[in-house]
Order: sequence, then C-alpha cells, then structure tokens
Amino acid sequence: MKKFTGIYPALITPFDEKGRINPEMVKAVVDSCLAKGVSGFYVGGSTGESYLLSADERRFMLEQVVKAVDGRGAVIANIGVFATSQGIELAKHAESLGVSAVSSVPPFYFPFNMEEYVQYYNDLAGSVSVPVIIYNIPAMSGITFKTSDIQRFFANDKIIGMKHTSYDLFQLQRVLKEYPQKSIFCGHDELFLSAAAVGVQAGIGSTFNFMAEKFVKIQKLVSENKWTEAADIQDEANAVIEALCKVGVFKGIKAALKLQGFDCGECRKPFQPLKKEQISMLEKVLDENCCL
Ligand code: MN9
Repeated sequence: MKKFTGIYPALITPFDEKGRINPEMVKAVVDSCLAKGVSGFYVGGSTGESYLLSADERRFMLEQVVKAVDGRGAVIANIGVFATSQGIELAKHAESLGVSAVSSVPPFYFPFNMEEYVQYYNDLAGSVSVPVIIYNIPAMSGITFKTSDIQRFFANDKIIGMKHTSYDLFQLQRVLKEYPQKSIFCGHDELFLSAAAVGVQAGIGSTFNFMAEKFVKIQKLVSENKWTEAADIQDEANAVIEALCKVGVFKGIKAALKLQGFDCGECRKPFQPLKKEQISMLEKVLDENCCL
C-alpha cells in the first residue's frame, strides 16, 4: 500500500479576469510549490472552491493540474459531491487521468446516517482502482466522525487514509496508533507541528499554496529532533493563519498569492473581494513573517 508523506497544497483554483479557470496560473502555482519541495497536490477541495464550480470545471481543473505536475508529484483528487453516482463519475474521470488517489468529503447537506456514509465510501472504493482517502472535516461538512466510524471506513483495504481537518488531536493520535500503515494527513495547517508530535508525516493545507516552504522546513526540523526551531516556524505560519482567518481564509490566500506575484483572481461569488484595508493588514503580517 502506498503511504503518502510530505506536504500537499490544497490547491486554489485560479481564475482569469473573466472568472474562467486560468491554466497558466495553475502551472505557475504548481511550479512554485514544487520548487519549495512539496510532494504533491490535493485538487478539488474547499480551497479549490470546488462547490462553486460546475462538474465540467472541476474536471478541467484536474486535467490542468495533472498536466502541470507532469509526474513530478502525486495528485490527489477530491471528488466530493452530494450523490454517490456523481462522485463515482468524477472519480472515474480522475482515475483516467492517472491520479494517485481520490478523496471525498462525506456527502453533505442532507443528514445521512453512518451506515450510508460507510456505504458511500465503500461504493466509491469499489468503483475505481486507485486508493481512496476519506475527508474528516466536521466544521464544513457538519459531520463528526467518531473514532469507531473511522474504524469502519478503514476496514476496507482500499480506503488507505484520511485527511483530518479537525482540532481533535486525541482522535488523531488514536487513529495513527491503530493504523500505522494508513496515510493520515494533518488538514489544519496551524496544527501541523502538534500533529507531527503525535506522529503525522503528511499534511494537506490551503496555506501551502503560498508558504509551503515553512512546512517543508518544519518536517525537516522535526526529523532532526529540532523541536524549538520547528515551533518558531509554526509560530510564523500561525501569525499568518490568524490574519487569514480575520479576512476569510480562501480570499486571503488568493490575496497573498497576488502579493507574491501570482494573480489568481478573486474567489467566486457569493464570496466578496477583500477590502483595501484588509489587504494592507494581510500584507503587513505576511511581510513580518517572511512570506514576501
Ligand atoms: O485543506 C484547509 N481546510 C479548510 C485544508 O480550509 C477547510 C486548511 O488548510 C485550513 O484552511 C487552514 C486554516 O484553518 O488550516
């Protein structure tokens, strides 16, 4: 079973001035992240504004990423939707492009029961030959998986891992301990070092789009047992994340990229563009924490 380690930006979807996906910027951001030492990309997640894209756009975006990465890293495709059949369609498309794994948020909006979520992931895993990564993100999906639920998902060998975007480090530690062979990704960048302390070796994060180098460095320092130095870098990252939370994380990430010279457009409506003073506040924090 492939075990994923390293840093995986949850890729933004860049738009041009007309609001269309901008392949040139996909390539530019992918190249810049790879140069910073990332191991691959997570495409089609919340950071990619996927639930604001049409199915055609989601497919187009994934195609552009696979082309841009060109074998230089892993590509994990989040295919999460509302209905199993739609998810399987996107998963098959992703598989045909040669992705390393597919991932999915649990179908949301309707309150399904756990039996239905387990069946959803098993159906997905049964429909493609690539491995499946579940996505635990209670704050956005509204669904909190208990550790016993995760055990039910992991009973399927084709379900090889989990993106844990939850502040529950207790659960994270117990899952890691029980499933050392599965790929468990820290999904909250601000917790990256804390997750490393309980044994996490991989992260998928939105802020890796523009500050991946910090997390690559944290992993290296941890491997050298230099925890204090690693904590200093996590502190820098967290100052930036705190500022992003004030203005809206995804809008802030696009603004940060723009300040770094990557114009990826605005987040799609109903998101509204940042105000001038929000951008100045962000710029100051980015500057103070070695991001510009
Ligand atoms: O993909 C991201 N999750 C969400 C991971 O945005 C829901 C994280 O990187 C967060 O944006 C970040 C800020 O809370 O940790």
